[in-house]
Amino acid sequence: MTPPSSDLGTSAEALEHSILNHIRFTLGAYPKSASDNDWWTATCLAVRDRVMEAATRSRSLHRDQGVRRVHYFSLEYLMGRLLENNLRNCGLYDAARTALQNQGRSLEQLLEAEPDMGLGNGGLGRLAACFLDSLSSQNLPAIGYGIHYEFGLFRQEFVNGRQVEHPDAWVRDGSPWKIARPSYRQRVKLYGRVENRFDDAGNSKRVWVDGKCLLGLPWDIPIVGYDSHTINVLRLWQAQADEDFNFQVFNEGSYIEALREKAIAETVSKVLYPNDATESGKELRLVQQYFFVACSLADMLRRFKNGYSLPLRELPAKAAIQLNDTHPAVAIAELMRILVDEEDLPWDEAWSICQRTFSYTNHTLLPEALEMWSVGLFGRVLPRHLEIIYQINADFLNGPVEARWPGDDHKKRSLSLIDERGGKFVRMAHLSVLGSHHTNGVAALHTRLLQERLFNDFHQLFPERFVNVTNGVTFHRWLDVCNPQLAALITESIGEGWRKDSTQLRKLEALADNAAFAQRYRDIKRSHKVVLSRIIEQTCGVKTSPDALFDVQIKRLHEYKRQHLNLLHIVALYREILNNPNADFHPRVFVFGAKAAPGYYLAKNIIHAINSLAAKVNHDPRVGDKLKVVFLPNYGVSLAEKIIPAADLSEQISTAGKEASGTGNMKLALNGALTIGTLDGANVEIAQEVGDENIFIFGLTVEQVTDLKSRGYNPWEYYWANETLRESLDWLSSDAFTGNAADFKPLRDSLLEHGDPYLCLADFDSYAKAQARVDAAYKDPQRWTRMAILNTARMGFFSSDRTILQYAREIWDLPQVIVP
Ligand code: JNB
Repeated sequence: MTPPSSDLGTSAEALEHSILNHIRFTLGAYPKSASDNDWWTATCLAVRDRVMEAATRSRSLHRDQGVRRVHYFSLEYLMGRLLENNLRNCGLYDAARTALQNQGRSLEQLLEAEPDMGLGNGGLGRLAACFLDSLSSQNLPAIGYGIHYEFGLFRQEFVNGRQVEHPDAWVRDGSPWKIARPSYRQRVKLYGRVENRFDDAGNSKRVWVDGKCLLGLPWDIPIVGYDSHTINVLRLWQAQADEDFNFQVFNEGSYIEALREKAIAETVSKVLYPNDATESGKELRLVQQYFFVACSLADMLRRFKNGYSLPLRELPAKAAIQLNDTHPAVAIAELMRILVDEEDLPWDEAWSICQRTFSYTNHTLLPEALEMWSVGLFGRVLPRHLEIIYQINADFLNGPVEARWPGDDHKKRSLSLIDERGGKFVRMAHLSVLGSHHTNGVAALHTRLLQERLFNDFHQLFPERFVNVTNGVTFHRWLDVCNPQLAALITESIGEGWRKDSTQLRKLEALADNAAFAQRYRDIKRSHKVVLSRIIEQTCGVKTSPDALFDVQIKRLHEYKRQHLNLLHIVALYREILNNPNADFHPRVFVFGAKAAPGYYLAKNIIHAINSLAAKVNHDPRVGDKLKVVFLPNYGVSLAEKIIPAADLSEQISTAGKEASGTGNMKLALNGALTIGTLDGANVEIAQEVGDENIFIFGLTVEQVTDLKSRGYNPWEYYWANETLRESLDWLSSDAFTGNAADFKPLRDSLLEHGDPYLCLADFDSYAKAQARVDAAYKDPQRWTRMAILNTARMGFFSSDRTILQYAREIWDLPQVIVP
């Protein structure tokens, strides 16, 4: 593939030479007639050559030193675009720009043409991507394992204000970033049954027989960290048919039949499930999970056996596995199966190896997101694994549980790996906690709620297993790449040190009252708003003023995130502007970005409602510039990179106790957006860091929510008590916005007839008052800018470099390995 490169130097000339070589020899094109896509591909390949050189050095050093590694198991990676990130992290950005300029090409333009690698749904997937960046940046030996989905998260369009989904063929033309590794292909078995067999000594043994085989082809993507020589890889498995398996059918002359089998096998890695925080219970999803886990564990064990001459009981000394939520939790049963059935280790020793190898991160408290597999389905797909889980469960309930709570069947039912309240289900979260040495939550409040509520019984049994590791985001992408102007201003003002030690951003505090600095900070914000205004006009056809307050809510669409609370408040503002045209209200642009799971009816109804409100407000001459509402379609990583630097206000308004952490909140605050938010997830810690005077907190606390619900929450009381709320909700559910009063009945009914499960009405008044405080603060630009600067200055704690070092020290016991 790679042409003979005469020079892998880092100068503009060397890079230009490499790019031209790739244009001619890899792509077979002529520089004169090469397309934008050719130039982009050739540039990626020139960068990749340099990255691969370093990757080879990392890999052989890691091998020679026999280092300990972390294996990050995740079904989702929301990588976004890679070229700009890799260029900036390697320090090749300026050289690449010059090289392309010499060829009459614009780097900036090529960067915009890169398709997003969108192999994830939301926060959990993007966190995995930030962690990969930080693992390489912090010189931690790591491998990310995942699935090579042919189709990532769907592309979203609006038709008459309603969401329509389209397939996302990110890899249709191949990707210059991924490299096939056919020599590491794996074979995986599914279905079949379990038999007793006797060995020579007459001892019986459980054996998994028959079943179907799948092949897993690994694709590697090199992960470049910031200013580090450690290049880790993300290894993604693609499902293929096992040719041997088809051979017989083929020989019988059923050529087409054989190909049908092939097509079925390949559906396993075909598409990412688009559910964020709802369990689907589908067979294909379980097959995906097991396929990925079995390939990854086999790959890890192959490396262990070849790389270290150690017995398997030493596995935990060299390998840590982090489970990104319960999606890969079947790995615990699979490792037990390998150790006991294939390696003939005694059960107890195998179990101890598992517990010392795995750790588990929980990402949600929502009951509907807790994965459970019906025992029938599980046993059909993975018969031997089901037996193993039953055995683990029996040992657990008869051992530690019986010892601690003798004869307490209630405790046993609540701790069991099998849920028996109406059908039998395997509880993947319980398996994860039990099979791991640590379980962590992703923000302080979330971890406390895990201990007090979701895993309370487990916490009583094993208090030392539960720890908090507050999420973070990579500042390399979420400041350097998306806001190079602000990054440059910061560096000019306080030096380069913040890039390696984000807490140094605190040095900016001294500049919060410096008029010249504040002016430049404000100018940068405004320039991003100009760019975003252009994007808004192009995609939504709405003109917006960069002098308005840009108020953004960007995240998956979910009732618990309460986009509909935001919506209700906008309706209220709209009424106020109409009824009180002379009120001193600073013009505002409400910006939404959100995808709804395709089967989530109410979420889609909320999208339709926001779009319908937007259509009316934006063209109402009585409103003029005071209020604009835009819903940007197809929100994802690369659109986030445009919205975040342009945001003035960050909406983090989930019902307290529902958002595990949030990470968009951190990216927005880092870029100088002030937060309006509830005391939920990491908002609590953001408030602590920035100070109560630099954030707009409102709404019920977790304790108040619990209280209100236990007293019996009745949304009608709030409806009748608050005229603004009542009139706004009634207006929204009239025929005023679409001509059809039935359109938003589902939304209205969820709030009134079905009990408003996320307490929008209870928090409405407090939210509206907080929004009034926002309006007042924004009218004083000096004050607002000072607050924004202090937000940037005080976000250092939320770097994923800090987060990942905390995992490395407190959970993985993973030393850094400096690659020279
Ligand atoms: C998720 C997520 C959770 C469960 C499923 C899918 N959680 C996705 C998010 C939280 C955020 C937090 C991030 C990173 O920690 O994305 O994780 O900041 O608050 O909502 C899921 C999918 C299918 C079945 C079961 C669960």
